[in-house]
Formats: sequence, C-alpha cells, structure tokens
Amino acid sequence: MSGRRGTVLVAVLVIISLSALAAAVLLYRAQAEVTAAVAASRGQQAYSTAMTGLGRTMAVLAAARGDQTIWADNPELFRAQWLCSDGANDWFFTIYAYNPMDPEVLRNGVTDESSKVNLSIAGLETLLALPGMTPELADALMDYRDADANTRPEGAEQDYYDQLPFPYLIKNGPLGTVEELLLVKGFTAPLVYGEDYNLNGLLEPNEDDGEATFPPDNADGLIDRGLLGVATVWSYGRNVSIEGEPRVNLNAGGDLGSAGLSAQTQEFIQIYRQEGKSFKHPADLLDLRYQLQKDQGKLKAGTWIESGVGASELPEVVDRLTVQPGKIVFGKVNINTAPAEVLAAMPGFDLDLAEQIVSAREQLDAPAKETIAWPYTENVVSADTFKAIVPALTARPWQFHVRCVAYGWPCGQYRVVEAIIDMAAETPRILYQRDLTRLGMPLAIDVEQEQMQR
Ligand SMILES: [Ca+2]
Ligand SMILES: [Ca+2]
Ligand SMILES: [Ca+2]
Ligand SMILES: [Ca+2]
Repeated sequence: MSGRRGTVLVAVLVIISLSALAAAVLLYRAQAEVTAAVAASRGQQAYSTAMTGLGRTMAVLAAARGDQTIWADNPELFRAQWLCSDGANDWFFTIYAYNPMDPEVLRNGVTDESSKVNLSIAGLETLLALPGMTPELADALMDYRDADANTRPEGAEQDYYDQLPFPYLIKNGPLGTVEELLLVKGFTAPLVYGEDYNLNGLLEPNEDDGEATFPPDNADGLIDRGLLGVATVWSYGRNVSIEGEPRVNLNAGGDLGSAGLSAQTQEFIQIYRQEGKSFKHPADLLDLRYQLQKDQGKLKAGTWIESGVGASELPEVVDRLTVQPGKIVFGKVNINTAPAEVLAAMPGFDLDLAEQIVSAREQLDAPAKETIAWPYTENVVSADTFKAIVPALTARPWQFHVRCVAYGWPCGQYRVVEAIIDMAAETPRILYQRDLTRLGMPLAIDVEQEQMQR
C-alpha cells in the first residue's frame, strides 16, 4: 500500500468508526414476539445499514475523490463491511459495480458519472455515436430537451406527444434521469437497460438465453448494459483549479498574473485579444504563433509573436485558465475514467484514438493524471489532435454512482439502494436515490468465508 493511500485509509477509517457509532444508535433492539414486527424491524435495520453504507462512501470520496485507486475497486473499504450486531444478526454492507476489467465479477467501488456521456449536453454527433442510436432517436432526444418547438427533420416536439393515446408534456429542458429517455419518442426499455434486467452489472442466466425467458437478449455471453451503461444526466463540475481557485477567463480580461503565467504568455494573450482574437480553449495557447495584423506598441504589423506555452507550461494553463464564464461546467467527460466507447463518441475522437488513450493511462499514476494535459505531455497525441479533443474533457470526477446492498446474517434480510453522490455541491449531497430491493439480491454472499478472512 502506498503512503498516500495508507494515510487516506486511516482518515477514512476514523470517519467510518464515527458513522458506525451513529448507525448503532439506530439499531432496533426490540425482541418482538410478533414475527411480522421482527421482519419489519430487520427491514428497517437493513435500510439503516444501507444508508450507513452510502454515508461511508461519501466519507471515502470526501477524503480521496481525486484518487481512483481508492474508490474504483477497494474491497478493504467496500466489501462485506461489518456494521453491527443486534444480538440475533450481524449486519453488513457491500458497494458494488459493473467491472469493465472482468465483467464476470463485480468490483467493489463506485462509478464516476463523468465517465459517461451527458445526455443533456452532448451534441448530435456524440449522441449518434452511442450504442443503438439512430438519426430518428437522436433528433427526437434533441427536440425533447431543447427549449424550442421546432421539429428537427426526424424529431418530435410537443405536437407529436399531444396525439398519443395518453398525451403528456415533454421537458423541453435537461433530463432528470437517464430513464426519462423512455418518455422520448422511439426509446425502448432494451435500448435504455440493455440486457441487465436486474441492474446488478452481471449477466444472469435469464439475461443470456435469448427469448426463452424475460428479458430479451442476444445470448452471446456478453452483457449489454444499454444506454444506462454509457450515459448520464448528472455530470458537472466546479470551474476551479486543482487548488480550488476559480479559473481565470482567458477571453474576459481576468487577472492573468494570478494564474501563474509567464510575462511572455501574459503579454501574448493581451496582444492577441487586442487584435480582436479570442480563444476556444486554453489549450489553443499550446505552441501558438501569431502574426500581428496591426502595430501593437513597439511591435509592428507582420511581426510574429509566440505564446511561450509548451509541454511544461501546459498542465498549469489548462488547470488554471478557462474560456467558460460561470462557476459550473456541465457534461465534460473524464479522460481518466471514461471507457473507450465513451471517449470515441466525443468530438475529435475515433475508436483508435480512444483505445490509445485508455491503454496509455493504465501506465500513469494519480499525480500524472491530475490535469487534462497528459495526452500531450505523455506523447500520446500531437498538439493539433490535443487541441481538437480537449474542449470536451475533464480530469476530475465530481458525481458518483453508488449501488449498495445491506444484509443481515443469518436472517438473510436485505435492502438494495442506488444513489448519485454529488461532491461538487457546497456540502456533499445525494442528488438522487432509489430502492432496488425489488430486483432481488444482486450478488452472492458468503459470510462465513468473509468472517474467516477477518
Ligand atoms: Ca423542444
Ligand atoms: Ca444482471
Ligand atoms: Ca432472456
Ligand atoms: Ca448479450
């Protein structure tokens, strides 16, 4: 275990013992004679245990949001965590998720929402690159989410939904959940959920037997997770540097000195703006040369000037500068966590490049991946390619998808809860939560083996 990871774990464990105390207070000690009352009380205990699981996950993210080695797959913190005993039962929780490295076993961790395409932000080309998408579906989604009532060539606005047997009002704004897609013309449950009917990230026999049993699937031995596996509506981030300072807007005449830029770069930016030019992204500064159109002080028209931003300046430039006004940036995709199929859907990418990025990042540690500069500084892409892909990207996760199963042993009572934890808010919060218990126990538990390991 690395020193940093060790320190973080200790910090997390301290917080965890505090939250376990709080949960123990919630314990139902009632020795009820009535079986129904006992079952209800176990249901309550399972629910409190699941809530404590979410609370602990939040504590882990508060301590180590930037280090995916802590939160992506960490059985020490997230698997079969004993919470308490009520005399009759021991209560545990497990955090679990689909495992892209090995789809046949779950990982014990959470999922970065910015590793997915934001359905409320993505452009038409990106939507079309998602699995199962067609021009009709993409146009219908664009119409559903845009504010106007102008129907796109293959889309549908309110007048279409008014004609349905059971008409309803469409959003004409950002989606509230990914499953809201089911309200958009043409979207079906197989498109949204894929084959993972019980939403556990594993392929069950009924999810791999074709038409024999519900749900329908293609019986190819591989799990299709539908749009839920690659799409989100939750991803946004604070427009701040690693240090938490508001980024300086390159196009708005902010205090460039406070962004730690060299005198040459500051002067370049000022002159460039005086010439009426603007930046589409801070990365435009990389190796930028510009020929003056007018006299600028002592510099005559026709003179070439240089930004002074090369590989060594690039990380600071992309971390501390912005071209987007406002405190919040929506829908960027995380270059450090997005799977190749998601990166490939973003502007400037193709599948080859996406796969190169994914394989290159496996060699990098957390500090190397702190900013979005690494594809260039690690020689994965040229300056031109870097400038083309980087506007859609971020290097930092802020929202996390969590699935938590809590269970009692030996009674076997359980609750399954799914949530989106938002670490970009002033105080960490749960943006969304629902109970998945009705879909069944999501994973096999072997409490005796877990106890022997203890
Ligand atoms: Ca519309
Ligand atoms: Ca499944
Ligand atoms: Ca089936
Ligand atoms: Ca399949």
